[in-house]
Amino acid sequence: MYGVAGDSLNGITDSIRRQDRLRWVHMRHEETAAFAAGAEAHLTGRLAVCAGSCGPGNMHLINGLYDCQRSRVPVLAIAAQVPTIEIGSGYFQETHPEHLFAQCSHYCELVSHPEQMPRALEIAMQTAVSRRGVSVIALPGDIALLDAVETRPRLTFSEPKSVLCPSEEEIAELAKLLNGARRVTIFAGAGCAGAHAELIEVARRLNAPVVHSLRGKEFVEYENPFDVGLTGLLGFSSGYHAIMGCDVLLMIGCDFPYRQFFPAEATIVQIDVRGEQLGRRTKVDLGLVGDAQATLRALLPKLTAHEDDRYLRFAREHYARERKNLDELATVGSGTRSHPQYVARVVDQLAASDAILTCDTGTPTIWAARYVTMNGRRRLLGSFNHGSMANALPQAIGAQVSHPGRQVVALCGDGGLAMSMADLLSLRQLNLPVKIVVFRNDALAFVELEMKAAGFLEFATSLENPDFAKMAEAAGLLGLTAERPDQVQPTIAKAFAHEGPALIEVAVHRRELAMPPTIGLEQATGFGMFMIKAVLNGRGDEIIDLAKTNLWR
Ligand SMILES: Cc1cc2nc3c(=O)[nH]c(=O)nc-3n(C[C@H](O)[C@H](O)[C@H](O)COP(=O)(O)OP(=O)(O)OC[C@H]3O[C@@H](n4cnc5c(N)ncnc54)[C@H](O)[C@@H]3O)c2cc1C
Ligand SMILES: Cc1ncc(C[n+]2csc(CCOP(=O)(O)OP(=O)(O)O)c2C)c(N)n1
Repeated sequence: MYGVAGDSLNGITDSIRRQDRLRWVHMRHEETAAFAAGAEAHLTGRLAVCAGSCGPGNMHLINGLYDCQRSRVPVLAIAAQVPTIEIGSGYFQETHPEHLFAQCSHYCELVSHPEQMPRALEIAMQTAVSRRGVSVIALPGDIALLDAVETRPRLTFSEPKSVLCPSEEEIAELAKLLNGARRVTIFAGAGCAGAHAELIEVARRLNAPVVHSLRGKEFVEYENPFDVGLTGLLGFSSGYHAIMGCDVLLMIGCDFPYRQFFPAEATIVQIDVRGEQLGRRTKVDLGLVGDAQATLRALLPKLTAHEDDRYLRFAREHYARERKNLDELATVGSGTRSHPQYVARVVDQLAASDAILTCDTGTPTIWAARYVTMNGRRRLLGSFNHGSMANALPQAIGAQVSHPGRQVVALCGDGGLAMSMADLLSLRQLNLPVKIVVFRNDALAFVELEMKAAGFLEFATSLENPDFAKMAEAAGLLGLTAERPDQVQPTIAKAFAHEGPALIEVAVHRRELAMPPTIGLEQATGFGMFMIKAVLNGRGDEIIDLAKTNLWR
């Protein structure tokens, strides 16, 4: 149970102290606790727990719990409440967790009597596991101190094993549609976890390029001869064009949120285990409710092999060119700062084959998406659906606590790390050998990119950074700095070889353009406006800087 202690949690923490089946993981911020529990749940597929004391203590959980709920990972939160007799009086620290957490949970109830407890808690746990998301138990401190009425749980929380498959008629309709199609592209998301073999076989039969979403990356990209990369703003143009140019788009377990990246003309099929997901992002011509693996298994015997592989070859060649272009940006370079692509590439090369990597929202997400390779054993976590900053360190903590033997690497922004920095202290206190790589670009660089693309002049994005390595040292970590490109490889290698927690601060270019696969008119205008405004404002030096790091390399 990840959390921060407090008066109203004394009943819980004292019970944990007196037994050895539950472990209390002492964090420095409740938001970190919620993100850490979410990471554990993501990696294990099992329920993880976090707790916060009454009022501000549990309010701090909210952002992390939102992330868990949106990522569909099973997490139980214990939100302590003020004493029962004070509820409704505007008492010190009083809030109403039942209201506050309603939006980021499937189940959220106040327990006000010991006899209510076993059942309410079990329903909460069962709901989190079955619906995959957050449940919250609001528990007044005085109730937590009372004796339990029952000592044994009535339920065991086994993972639901039932398999959902579309009807035979639906499978036949899908097969007919695919068998008659010329250019099929598969768009595979996180729902394809566990369906890798079937996915590859369907792609083989259809000669279909496979594009993946960012959350699908860890399950789809590896050992995939049909891979043509990611689409979206961080994507590859090959992924973008494979989707835009197909006749039939087969979406499997994919809830990619950006509508402008879907084709207008193609026939679209969507397979999702949740009916309410169908048609959420784009029009759908055939929607099937089913588990990815079961549906593809049922489909396979009905598929006729496509002879024509021209579309696939074209997409794969495009992908190879695109990959080469991106790889060319990941060079060591010269001068005082490194290309962040290169830093990510070095991490990719040096990280263990079963490393768990986390990336902050911001440009670290871009570098992870493009330069960190998946292999079926590595894992990649981010705040991909909720999009919160400062997620990488908290998620790395949950990953390391739940997987003590695995290498855990957090790719952090300087803004992101500064936001979650309190829990650097937890690495030492909990003895977690997490490795933190800080992309120090002295800016909220992702926001600068967004500002440029939208035609705004950069404002409110500069960061006056501390010496992160020294701060890490002060917190009891190994702290290292790579100011120059030639220091990146040896410094990261040294940190990875270190037994305990380590932080590597890498000075990277601030204006490293992460170009979208295609520039829409809106964005092109945005970039143009930025140039004009910058010149008018006498900031020509910035444009030259921009050009230097990106155009003339
Ligand atoms: C800064 C930033 C930039 C980003 N840019 C991009 C980008 O350019 N490109 C990109 O792809 N993403 C990007 N993302 C991530 C993006 O916001 C989404 O998180 C991601 O695209 C969602 O991937 P997904 O649809 O696979 O996962 P989810 O949103 O989790 O959807 C998975 C779907 O699978 C279904 N499912 C689950 N289990 C099964 C099963 N067994 N069988 C069938 N269906 C199942 C679920 O019901 C759900 O509908 C970015 C995120 C950040 C933070
Ligand atoms: C909690 C939160 N606050 C603000 C944002 C908006 N936002 C998205 S990315 C980003 C910048 C991240 O900066 P940093 O961690 O330094 O990474 P960089 O993009 O500079 O590499 C901001 C402010 C957000 N997503 N989440």
